[in-house]
Amino acid sequence: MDDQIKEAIAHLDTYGYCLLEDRIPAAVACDLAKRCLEVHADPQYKSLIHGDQHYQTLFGMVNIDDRVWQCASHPDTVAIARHFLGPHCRVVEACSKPTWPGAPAQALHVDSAGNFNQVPDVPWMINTIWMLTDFTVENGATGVVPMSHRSRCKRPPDNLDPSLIRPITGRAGSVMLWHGGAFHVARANTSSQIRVGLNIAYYPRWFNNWVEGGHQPVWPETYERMPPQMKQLCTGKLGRSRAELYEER
Ligand SMILES: O=C(O)CCC(=O)C(=O)O
Repeated sequence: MDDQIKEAIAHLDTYGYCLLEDRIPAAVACDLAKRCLEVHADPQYKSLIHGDQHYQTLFGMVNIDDRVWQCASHPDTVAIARHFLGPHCRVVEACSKPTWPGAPAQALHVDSAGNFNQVPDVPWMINTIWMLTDFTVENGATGVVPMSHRSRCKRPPDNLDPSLIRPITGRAGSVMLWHGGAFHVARANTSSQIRVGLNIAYYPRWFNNWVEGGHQPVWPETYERMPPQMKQLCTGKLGRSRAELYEER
């Protein structure tokens, strides 16, 4: 493992997040952003979209566009996910997340903690957001509260001082990773540009993925097309619907 990745792991461990700059070419990221926006506008994918005219999550991108696999199986993000979650962790979702000009900030939250009374002191998820466009302070770069992953809280306190939220900016092609327990938020977009993120989640195998309402399984035909490094990250049952695969409670 190279020193940069070791530093990123130490940063994530201490602060709850880390940034890897320029991991895919900016032109590739921009093409993917364009494709994501086409998919959001295509009526056949409407049922996979949660959100409103300002901020949306489109689930199931692993099945929709094979180009997201280069992000999901990127050796640097996978090395970091495996460090925290073990060598057999899996990719569970790739979601497209655009935020349009005028979007207000979304709710500050912790990820996938709904089934815990108190969140565990081991990581249960490493989340990532690939910056398919530049992420700026103005266009809604994801905000993180440094060190909040140590709080063991399943939701941020109501009286949290908003000045603790730090925007994580970067050029298109960069990726931010965070511990699922870090308080974080899709910030307001006060610019005139659309920000597009590709959100890819890694979980250990012991986790029940039913808990994230919109997460879609990998289709058998998608799995068949995958290169070996991606197949290794998509272990487990394959199918076309959540009900076929996930335990409801
Ligand atoms: O879109 C963003 O900036 C944040 C995404 C997020 O909050 C999440 O994936 O849990």
